[in-house]
Amino acid sequence: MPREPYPGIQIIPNFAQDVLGIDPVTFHAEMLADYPVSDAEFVPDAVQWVSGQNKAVHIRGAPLQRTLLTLQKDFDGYRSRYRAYTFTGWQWASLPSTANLSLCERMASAVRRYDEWAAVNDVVLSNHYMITHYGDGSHHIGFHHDKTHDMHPDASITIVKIGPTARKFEIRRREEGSRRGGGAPREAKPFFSEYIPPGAAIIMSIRANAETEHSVPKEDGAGPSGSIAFRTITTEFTHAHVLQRIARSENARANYRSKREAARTGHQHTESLV
Ligand SMILES: O=C(O)CCC(=O)C(=O)O
Repeated sequence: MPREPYPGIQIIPNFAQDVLGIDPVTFHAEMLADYPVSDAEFVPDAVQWVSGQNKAVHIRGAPLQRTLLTLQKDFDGYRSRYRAYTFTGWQWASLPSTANLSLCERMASAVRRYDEWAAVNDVVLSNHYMITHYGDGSHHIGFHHDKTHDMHPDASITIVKIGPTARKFEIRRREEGSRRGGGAPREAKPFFSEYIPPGAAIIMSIRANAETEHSVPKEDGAGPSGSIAFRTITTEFTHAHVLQRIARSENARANYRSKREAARTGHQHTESLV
């Protein structure tokens, strides 16, 4: 039975099996077996996992504690445009890991089933898919709300749990202005904290997502697990623009490093004169 722990947030059991037509454990295992994990350069136009060690997905200089695979629906006639979900800490350099959905038939077939369900249930069709792999209990995602400036305002965010292990999913209220960035106060207690079995979906309206924060906390000894996030992204960039922005950020980083090095050398020079 679907449950609604917060207005606009629904938990639907067996969504993967009943709606997407996939076995959530097999799907996770086959996705891991079929596609390479990139720690550095991306292969253009190829389906690939990006490990948290890859600098392109580092968050404020630190490795990401999960592995990601991103797919998007193609643009009619614009094969080289990217849909961009620019969450906090997101970097331009991560975009070229995005592959077209048509390159991954297993996922494309699940999306066709998702779209049929969406059409009947008055849900805006999805066009962007982020598959997350949590290798063990150290992999996690801290409390956050999805950044909606890139999303269709009437869309839902659907997270479908996959993999052999149920991980805890927590949701807490977000109170505007209670700390820098407007997130929930540190002492806020989750009003929802449950192990979500493989195959279940958590479906959030844009409004409910904005009013709350969700997380998959760290957990000692947890086995592998994962999720598929279905989103509807309206922000798009041409391939050429993305390459330009990557080059610009690399230049800025190199300039910063050389200024810092100059300041450090200057400082040592002064000291050695004293
Ligand atoms: O894997 C999950 O259950 C949550 C994923 C998530 O919160 C996200 O991708 O923003």
